[in-house]
Amino acid sequence: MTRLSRRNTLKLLLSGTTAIVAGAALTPRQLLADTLSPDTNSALIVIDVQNCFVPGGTLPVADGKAVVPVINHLAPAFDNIVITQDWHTPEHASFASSYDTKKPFDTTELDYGTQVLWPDHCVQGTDDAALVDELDLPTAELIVRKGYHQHIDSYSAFFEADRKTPTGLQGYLKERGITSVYLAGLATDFCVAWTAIDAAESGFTVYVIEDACRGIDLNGSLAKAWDAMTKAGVIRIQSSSITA
Ligand code: VGL
Ligand code: ZN
Repeated sequence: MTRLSRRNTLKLLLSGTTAIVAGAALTPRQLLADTLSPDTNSALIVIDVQNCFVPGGTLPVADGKAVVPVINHLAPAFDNIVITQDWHTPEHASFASSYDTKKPFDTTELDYGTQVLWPDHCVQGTDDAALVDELDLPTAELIVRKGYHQHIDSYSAFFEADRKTPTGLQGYLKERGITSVYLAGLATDFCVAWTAIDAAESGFTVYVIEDACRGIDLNGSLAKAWDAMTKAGVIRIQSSSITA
């Protein structure tokens, strides 16, 4: 077990939160115990709740809009809220349309490895890239945009797909004294998962609020993502575990 996941386990045992840590389910007594109260060192990170990722958008996630009321309801429990936006250039390297012989959901090899090719989505400044209207987060303090380098995708809100280029979010959170992050949004198996794993590797305690997320599930990607998140020490919770 890593130092991080041991720390998370301890935290869980103390808080009694419903969760699975490193694949081990907690005992019924732990499952029945109380709830999590985010403190001033906690931030809610709302990932990519944009028109493109909900039905009617260019890369719709099934039932994607269902995350909006859950997130709106959670928001008052947090002193710190960060929002992310997928924010691509036209003809971005992650778009199938940028290649003569590719169609959406094919893959290609880029400098940094295998890249899934998506329908054109979240192009900078378009209505498709705007936050979903019903998202009601007036207290959010920062909006981080990502995926704006023409030749590099960025699922993670911390590091781009080359795994080297930082977005600046880690520095922002650490400078603000944030130690725990709670993740919600779209899509569970891409931007949420990559953000969660990078956050864990960057030393944050990471909770993914499962019912405040929806996945794309491309060739089993949702189960694989939960597996990878669990291995990284990410704590899987439900929104009902969070109180103000
Ligand atoms: C996302 C695919 C492509 C996401 C972004 O927000 O999960 N997925 N770009
Ligand atoms: Zn994208």
